[in-house]
Amino acid sequence: MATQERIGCTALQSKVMTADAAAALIAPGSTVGMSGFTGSGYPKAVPVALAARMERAHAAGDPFRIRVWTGASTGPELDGALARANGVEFRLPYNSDPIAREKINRGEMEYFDIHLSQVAPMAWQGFLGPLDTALIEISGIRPDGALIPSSSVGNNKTWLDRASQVILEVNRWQNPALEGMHDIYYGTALPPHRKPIPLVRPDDRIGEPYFRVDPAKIVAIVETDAPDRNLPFAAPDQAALAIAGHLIEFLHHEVKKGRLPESLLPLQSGVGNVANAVLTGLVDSPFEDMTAYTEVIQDGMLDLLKAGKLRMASATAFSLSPDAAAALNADMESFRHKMILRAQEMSNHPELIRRLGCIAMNGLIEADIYGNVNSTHVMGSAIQNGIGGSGDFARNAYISIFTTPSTAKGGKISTIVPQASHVDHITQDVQVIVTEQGLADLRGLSPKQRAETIMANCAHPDYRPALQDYYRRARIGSYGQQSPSLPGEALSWHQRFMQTGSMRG
Ligand code: 0RQ
Repeated sequence: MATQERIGCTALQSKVMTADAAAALIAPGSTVGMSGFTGSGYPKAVPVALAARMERAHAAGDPFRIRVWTGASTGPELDGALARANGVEFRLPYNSDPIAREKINRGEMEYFDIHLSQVAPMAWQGFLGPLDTALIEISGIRPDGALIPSSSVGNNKTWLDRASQVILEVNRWQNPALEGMHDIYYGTALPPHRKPIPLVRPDDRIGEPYFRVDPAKIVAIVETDAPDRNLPFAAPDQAALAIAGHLIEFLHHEVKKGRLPESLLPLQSGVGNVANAVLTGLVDSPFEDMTAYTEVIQDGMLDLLKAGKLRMASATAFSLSPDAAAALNADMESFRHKMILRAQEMSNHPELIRRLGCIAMNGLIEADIYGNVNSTHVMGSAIQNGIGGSGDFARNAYISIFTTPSTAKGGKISTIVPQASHVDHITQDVQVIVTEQGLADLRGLSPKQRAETIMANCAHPDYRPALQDYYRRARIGSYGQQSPSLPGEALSWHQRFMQTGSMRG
C-alpha cells in the first residue's frame, strides 16, 4: 500500500529491494554520483549498507573503495559512514563531515574541491571519467515514471543523465507537498552550443518540476523513512550580533545613497552561524519585499519568509536545523509557493548571479590586510570544508561581502593576518569585510588604502598594533610599494601558532 503511494509507476514497483541488495550492485573502484546538499536529500540507507559491505571486504583482505561525487556536504549516513569504513578513494566537491575531513587531512582520501556551479559542466566535459551509478534520494515516482525531487536538487539531474545505472531511495519522510516546488532546467549544454539562460527574476520558473530518467537504467529502488540531518544553529553570540548590526547598517547606507533599491537585491547567504544571524537580523530591518537567490535556505530565511519580509527564496537545497525542518514540514503548504529549488548549476550560475545582481554574504577563515580571503585552509594546508559556492557568488555578485569574527580559537588566532596562508578569493572579488569590530568598505580603494581600512575597522585591538607595525615596516622595506609586503615575515604569524598554539607567541 505504502509502496504504491510513493511509487506511482507500477512498472517500477518490481525494482523495490533492500538496501543491502542495492548496495551489492555497486562495484569496487566504481564512481557513484550521490544526491545530497548540506545535509538535505542525501541517500540514507544504501551508503550505510555499502559501508558495512566495505568493512566486511576489508576484514577479508579485499580493498573496497569507491569514488564519490555529490552536490555538496551530506550527512553522517553517507560521508561519515563511508569515510569511517575507509571506503572513499576520491571525493568531490564540498565536504563538512568531520571523519572525511580527518581522512583528507591525513592524506588518506583525495579531495577535489571545485566551485559548485562547475561540477555538472565538468562531469559533462568528461575528464572526471565515467559515472557508473547514480544513487539519488527522491520523494516519489509519478505514474509516468517522472521523479519527484526531495529536499535538495544539487547535481541529481546530471547524475541521472550521465550514470550507466540508477539506484533510487524513495524517502517517505520527505513531505509530499514538496511536489511542484522544484524547477529543473534541461536547457544547458557545453560550448559551442550554450544559449542564454532565460531567467531574469529570482521568481522565474524556466524548467519542469520533475527529473527525467530512462527507466531502463533503474536497477534498484529502496524505500526509506528517515529525516535529513542538519545540525542546529547556535544562538547568535555577541560577535555574530555585532556583525549582523554592521552589515545591516551598511545596507541602509547603500539604500540611502541610492545604490541599492529599498527591497535590496537578491540575497545570497553562506553557511554557518554568522550567516544565519545576519538573516535573522534582517527580520527587524525596514527592508521589505526582499528576495533570495542563493544556495541554501536556512533557518534565518524561513524566519524572513514567515515575517513577510522575504517575498521568495530560490536555492538548491534546504539547510535547516531539526526544529526548523519540523516547522517547515508542518506548514509546507504556506511556504511552498514562496520557494523554488533548482539544480546547483542554476542556483550558482555566474551568468544568473551577475544578471540578478546578488548581494553575496559569505564566511571566511582568514583575510589578509589587502583583502585576499582564505575560505578553506587552516594554516594554509588543512582543509576545513571547501570553497562551496562562495567563489561562484563572490566573483559575480553586485556586492561581495565576507563576514568573520576578528579572532578564532578563543582569541589565539587573528582572522586578519599580514598574508593569507591560502587564497580562495583575490582582492578584486572581495569588496566588503565585516567583523564584530566594524566594516571595511573596500570598493574603489587601492591596496594600501584597503590595508589601512581593514586594519583600522576589522582587526581585533589585541592584534591591531602588530599588524600596523608589520605594515609600517613593509612601507619601508618592501621590494615595491603597490602592495607592500615582507615575504620572509608575512607568514610568521602562522608559524608562531603552529609552534606555540597562539599567534600572540
Ligand atoms: O572550528 O568549530 O573546530 O573551533 O573554523 O568557524 O567561526 O564556526 O564559522 O561556521 O561561519 O564557518 C569559512 C569555515 C566559516 C565557512 C567557514 C575554525 C573555527 C571553527 C568554523 P571549530 P566558525 P562558520 C555557500 C557558501 C566556505 C564555503 C562557503 C565555510 C571552524 O563559512 O566553509 O562560503 N566557507 N559557502 O574555530 C583556524 C582560523 C579560523 C579557524 C575559523 N583563522 N584559523 N581555524 N576557524 N577561522 C554555501 C555552500 O557552499 C554550501
